[in-house]
Amino acid sequence: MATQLKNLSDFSHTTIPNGSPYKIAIAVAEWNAEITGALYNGALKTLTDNGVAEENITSIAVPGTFELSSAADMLLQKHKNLDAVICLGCVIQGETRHFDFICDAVANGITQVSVKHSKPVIFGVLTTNDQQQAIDRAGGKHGNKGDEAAITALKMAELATTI
Ligand code: DLZ
Repeated sequence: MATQLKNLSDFSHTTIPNGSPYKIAIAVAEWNAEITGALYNGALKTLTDNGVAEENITSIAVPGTFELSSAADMLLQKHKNLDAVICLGCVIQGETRHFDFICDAVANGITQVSVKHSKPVIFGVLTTNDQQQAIDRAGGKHGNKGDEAAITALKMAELATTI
């Protein structure tokens, strides 16, 4: 049962687990669809490139980022064999406090759903000051956070089977 970790600096480029054993769901928000669509395409490609079979990926759309945590809960309730849920959304700062409420709610909600089901629920939500920051993180100069969310899902799915 005893395990030791190597020096933390060794973990920066750990290998991506083979996804072939895993069943993954993706919930994607329709708000800011040009951004969330790019996150979704990145996540889907990363999963399939790393061995997850297309028939083992379930994708659903929800109206907005606020709805992601309840959608993740519904998915895990209905599909007991899921290994992880990836939540993808994009909240862009506006003139009102809506941004703060949605970001707080989805971060807390995803955490609660993950702990409730003891399953990885991945926070693939961009929370940006403006549209350009979102574009930069959805396949632009800062990469695609959908890809990163998919890699995190695979790492956590593997962890759940080995812990
Ligand atoms: C209402 C709203 C606003 C103002 N902004 C966003 C946003 O930037 N990104 C997003 O995903 N959703 C937004 N929404 C919709 C909320 O997430 C939610 O769908 C509604 O408040 C209904 O619960």
